[in-house]
Amino acid sequence: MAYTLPALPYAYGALEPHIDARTMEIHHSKHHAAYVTNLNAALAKEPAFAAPECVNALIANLDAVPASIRGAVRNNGGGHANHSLFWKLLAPSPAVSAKSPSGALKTAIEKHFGGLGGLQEKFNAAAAGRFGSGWAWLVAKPDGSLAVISTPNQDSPLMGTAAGVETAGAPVLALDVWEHAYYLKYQNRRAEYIAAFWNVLNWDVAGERYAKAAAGSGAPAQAA
Ligand code: MN3
Repeated sequence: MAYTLPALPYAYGALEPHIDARTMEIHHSKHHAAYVTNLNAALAKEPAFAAPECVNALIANLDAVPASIRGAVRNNGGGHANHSLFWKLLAPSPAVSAKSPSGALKTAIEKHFGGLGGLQEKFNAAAAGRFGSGWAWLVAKPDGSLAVISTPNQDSPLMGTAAGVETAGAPVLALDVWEHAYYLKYQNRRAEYIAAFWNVLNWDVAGERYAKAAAGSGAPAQAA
């Protein structure tokens, strides 16, 4: 089987002025496309390995991947999975989705961070503090609780603690802090890009992701 580059769910310029069209075009059509190409090339070297159809299932079980290609699958499968999620978590500006969390996600954010401001403070610090390339995440842990973490390279919370990821769980929010995600517009000013992210975050998608993760954990999926 071969993985394919998903279409962006909006135009390259749809996130302007927060994320510029040229950055989105290169990020999607070159960077994300290269992860897909390189993932397929790695898998082609081990034809006896039956990769799952879903890339999330692939990276969630790296131990099953032949050792000869495991590093390439981790990097490029992670890149494919992370970007596929990232595009869905962004919303055209002015936002077509809710501008703040609601429902069970809102309740959980209040419980774990004291509110949206507390979450943003932790998330921004994780995104700013990631040295070099990586991602910031809001993760729903298996018990339904929330945590903010960052990962290096293209590692994902889906890879799990067995793969050395700090906190395993389902990604609820994701922010790419590789320079390719912001350098054309923001150059060295990563903090400005992080601040701009909150203007184009799709809270509806984030809420659906949390509700699904919480339902799977047995934690209440609806706000009281
Ligand atoms: Mn990227």
